[in-house]
Amino acid sequence: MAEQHKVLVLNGPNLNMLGVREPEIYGRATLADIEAGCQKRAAALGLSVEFRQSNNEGELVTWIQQARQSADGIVINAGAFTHTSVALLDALSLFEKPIIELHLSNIYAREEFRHRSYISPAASGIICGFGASGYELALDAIKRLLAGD
Ligand code: CA2
Repeated sequence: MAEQHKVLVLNGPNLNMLGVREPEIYGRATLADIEAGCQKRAAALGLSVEFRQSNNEGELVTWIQQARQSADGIVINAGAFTHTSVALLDALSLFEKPIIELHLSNIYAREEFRHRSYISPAASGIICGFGASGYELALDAIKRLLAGD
């Protein structure tokens, strides 16, 4: 049997607070609920998922660097670092496999400072505005990209 592709799902600052505040923007699902949804979708797609969150930019950079050896794709909700981080862009640019940039909210329907993503140039594609189900859509997209669709 062929080995399962591994997908690293990364979450940036404050996403550990999901479900606690601002449900009108980010929904009621907690990050644990989202991880459970990802594991379920990954199993259906024949993928394995490593799901992580950090409030620390350097830690996210280190995980992306390590993924060059250990993962076949990355899904990243970089949170507010999306709008500030050249370091994340540089790390993601070194990852030569599929990357999906993900946001729960439609960042283009919000404040102007959220319209600029520093990491988009490194992404294979972007999913935003679908709430927690965006994570499952992102896994579908990674599966298709890995299959060469
Ligand atoms: O829509 C998204 O997924 C964002 O990446 C979320 C970030 C925001 O800075 C981006 O512009 C868009 C913020 C995550 C903060 O999460 C919270 C969770 C609960 C309560 C407050 C914030």
